[in-house]
Amino acid sequence: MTIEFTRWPDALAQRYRERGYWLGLPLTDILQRQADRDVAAISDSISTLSYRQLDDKSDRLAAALQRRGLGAGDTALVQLGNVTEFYVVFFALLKIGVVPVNALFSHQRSELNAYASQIRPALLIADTHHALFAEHTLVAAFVEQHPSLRVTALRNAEDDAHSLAAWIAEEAGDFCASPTPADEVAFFQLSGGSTGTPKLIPRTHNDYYYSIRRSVEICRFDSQTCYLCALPIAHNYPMSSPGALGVFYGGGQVILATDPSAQVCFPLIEQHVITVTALVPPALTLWLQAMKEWEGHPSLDSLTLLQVGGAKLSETLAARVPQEIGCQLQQVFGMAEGLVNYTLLDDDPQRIFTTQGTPMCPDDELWVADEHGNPLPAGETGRLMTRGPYTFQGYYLSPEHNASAFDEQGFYCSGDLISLTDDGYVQVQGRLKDQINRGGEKIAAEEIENLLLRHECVINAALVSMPDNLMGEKSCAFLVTRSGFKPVQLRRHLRELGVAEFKLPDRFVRVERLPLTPVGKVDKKLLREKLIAQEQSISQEHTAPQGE
Ligand code: AMP
Ligand code: DBH
Repeated sequence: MTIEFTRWPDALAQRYRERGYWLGLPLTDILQRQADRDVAAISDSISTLSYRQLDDKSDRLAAALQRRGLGAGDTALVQLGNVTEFYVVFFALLKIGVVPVNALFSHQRSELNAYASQIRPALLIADTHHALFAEHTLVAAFVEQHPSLRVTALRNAEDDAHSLAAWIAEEAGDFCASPTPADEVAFFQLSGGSTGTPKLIPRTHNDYYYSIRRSVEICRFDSQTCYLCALPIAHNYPMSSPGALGVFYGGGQVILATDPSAQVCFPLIEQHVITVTALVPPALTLWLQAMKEWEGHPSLDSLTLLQVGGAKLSETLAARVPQEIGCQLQQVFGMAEGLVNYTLLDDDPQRIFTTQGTPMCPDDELWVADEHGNPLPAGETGRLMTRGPYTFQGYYLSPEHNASAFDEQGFYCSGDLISLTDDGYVQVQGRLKDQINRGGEKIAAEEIENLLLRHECVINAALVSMPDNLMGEKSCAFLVTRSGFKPVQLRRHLRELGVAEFKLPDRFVRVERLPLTPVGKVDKKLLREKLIAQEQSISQEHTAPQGE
């Protein structure tokens, strides 16, 4: 039994095999290559696992899950934070052909329900340190809501019957790995989304493994690499660009941080002699600020490479990396759907500061389309269109959305507005998709609008981005309401619906009606301009006394 998904056309698949991108190997091979090494593979604040231990523990858990009736054809909903068990679980599931969705730890009931109702998981793996699973009754309620769930394992469980730790300690017996075939779905990646329901991205062993190997090559990860994983562990960027899986492939070490703050990361960098890490732009801003304000802060001298991606990095901020941190910068423009662009380690600094990199694979087909779908020349801004050996061909169970997200040739339209330089480097210019990029965390406007509309006093809602110095963008909800309202009520309403905290609007504005475009759609461009104009008049008011 395999998972349904949109496959690459035969001619492309054949090309990708012939050119050595698709090797026919499962992702478990990444661990297999290192499995007999007794050097550290991954550490969190509690424990360190060697490669041998990571392999052994994932074998034991795989066997334990198999004994409980799980195997090929089953799916799993997993929610773990930045802890070593994340990769024990990930490899265990791959070893028995169970296909997981790894929800972010910041996700709440609304997101988990959306994922579970799409994949109908047989297995739930969660952490009692998450509010949703903190008590027995809460776990039971979740399980009851999703009748497909047959087995539950909890990190920090009170009883052995559901204890992830206890299952990882069980004997593996004569367990033998049986992953799904390499051209089938290995796991689902999460999309930042632009529609009402969070979307899932089927990733095959073949395509994901290629993306990891090529990333390792470009970023020159090897057994000496000590990588700090400061971003959410389940995110595509710290998983695969080259991320933790890239480190495992190269035989280096991953150190997990609980969050990307300077307070947490700086001491870890000094203590573990970290060589490389990946950040989003707001975290970089906070690091630079901390370096100035934190007298005698731990040394960052061991860092040789700092990756920044997930949201647009300004040239000014980019140039501060080598100057103030003293290490090399790499811009990363990627997406869980596939395509990843890197600036190259040998690129000249100006190129690294001013572009978002170049597609990592020679067979990434990337072009820029105008609004009619015609190709634009270098230098002109339009829609990013791409196809390639590790870019998916369709969201899971989303025929309608896929019909508009792909053209007839199977090129994916990411919704980003970009231009290309003469030699094929990408410059991100903006976005068409109805999404807010809050410092790398993506918010689908429609998802939040639908939830706002479920409040009795909300008649109409539009969520738009507003510029923010630190986060790049924050979110503002324009609302038509029956009566006056307090933002606190609407925040409570959204929390009650169980939506991740980062998706709560940063600001609420009541309006008489929402402006419409000539075709009758909500004119979000006008709303954004309104916010910027308001912001300017407020900042003029604030600066007026000094100006005189
Ligand atoms: P997701 O679909 O959640 O994986 O998010 C991918 C999206 O993040 C891309 O389509 C871009 O909109 C945005 N993104 C990622 N990296 C960058 C970057 N370096 N600069 C600008 N936008 C980025
Ligand atoms: O934002 C992203 O999704 C992202 C950024 C950098 C990504 O998926 C990646 C690298 O692989």
